[in-house]
Amino acid sequence: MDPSELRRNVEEAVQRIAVIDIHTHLYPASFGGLCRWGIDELLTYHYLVAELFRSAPVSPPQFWALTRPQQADLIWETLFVRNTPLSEATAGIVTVMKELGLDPSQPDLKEARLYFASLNLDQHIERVLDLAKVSELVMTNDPFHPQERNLWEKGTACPERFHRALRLDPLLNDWGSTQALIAAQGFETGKQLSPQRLSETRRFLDQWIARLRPVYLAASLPFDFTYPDDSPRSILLRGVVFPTCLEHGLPFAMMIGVARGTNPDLGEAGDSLGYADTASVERICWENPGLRFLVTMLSRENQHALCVAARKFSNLLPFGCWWFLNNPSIVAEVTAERLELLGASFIPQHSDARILEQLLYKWAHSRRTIARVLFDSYLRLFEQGYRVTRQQIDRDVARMFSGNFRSWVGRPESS
Ligand code: HDL
Ligand code: ZN
Repeated sequence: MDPSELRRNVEEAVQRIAVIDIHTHLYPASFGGLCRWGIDELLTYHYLVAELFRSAPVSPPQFWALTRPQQADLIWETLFVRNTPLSEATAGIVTVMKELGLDPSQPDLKEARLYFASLNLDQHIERVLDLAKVSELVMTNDPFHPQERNLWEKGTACPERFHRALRLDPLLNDWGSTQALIAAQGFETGKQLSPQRLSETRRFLDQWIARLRPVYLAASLPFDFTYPDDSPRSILLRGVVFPTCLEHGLPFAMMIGVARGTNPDLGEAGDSLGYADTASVERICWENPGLRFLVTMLSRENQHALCVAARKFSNLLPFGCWWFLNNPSIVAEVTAERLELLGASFIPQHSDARILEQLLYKWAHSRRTIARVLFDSYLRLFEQGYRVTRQQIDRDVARMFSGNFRSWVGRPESS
């Protein structure tokens, strides 16, 4: 195999491999309005909303007063007609439209809307998952979200390939108001945490674990997260979340670095990021050797320290290029340093998709970048006379795109 054959083999292996998308905000069709899809949802994705305000003389209140189709028309006109879709989020829409056979240079959304209106949603979901080669995905399931809670409590069907993740942000980041929600459901909780209230909160989680059968528990944690400290969060982590994960044999996913509501006028688009404390992650891994942790951090400046932490703690599995990191230039940088520091013992990417068809661009763009960086790693071996085989390449790629996750959540190949 010469270098050009090597490159072709790596690209082929990465393009072909089915991926388990370990963090998304997607839902199956049975979840009704929570399943977001189609051109108007794609164009009003909060990444594009944020970009709109930089290129159009419209204020947030004026924008929020528009209907969703009007918002989508304005975004299309501003970011795709009056400007070139150069950003990752706008280029992603171009990729989605190409994958679906739509013309991204149309002056309006007439053609696209007619296309999406013609679709059968169940078939469309299957087609998008197949095109993106997403064999399974993990949802983000919030037991404190009234609409979602209602759907689970009435036993809404959920296809097995839509794995569940029990998301605990309100519990860990806003105990004051969340404990009242839990108490209203008949659990003995309260602002002041006592051993009895901790076990009642565990009983609440046990009930949701039985209902959802999640593959992991998860929380996004702010950039100024520290552990341990004297906040309710540390008490709940140590007294509820970690023992619950241990008892149920579930990993805990920590997504660290967000600055929620930096610009509240922008709604979902108003969150920013901050440099976080990786020493807290190391303390958690050290304190809980029997637990497995999935960790992703939002600041580019945290990535190297996260790799080093993973070298110190084999119960720490770094994953994905999250949110503001999911841009080809940063995916390349982060993937290269992970390969150099961790070999194939990490999960290179997740989509974080909120709108179904985003899978098409998020995975197409990531596969292209990951293949390029992975090739460089194999080329370095080639130049030392090491002849890597196609079997080795397939093995390494399968480990990163699904194997590492399966072993973390204890789901053998067949499940
Ligand atoms: O907290 C999260 O899971 C983040 O992914 C947020 O949902 C964020 O708004 C997002 O969609 N990032 O891509
Ligand atoms: Zn997310």
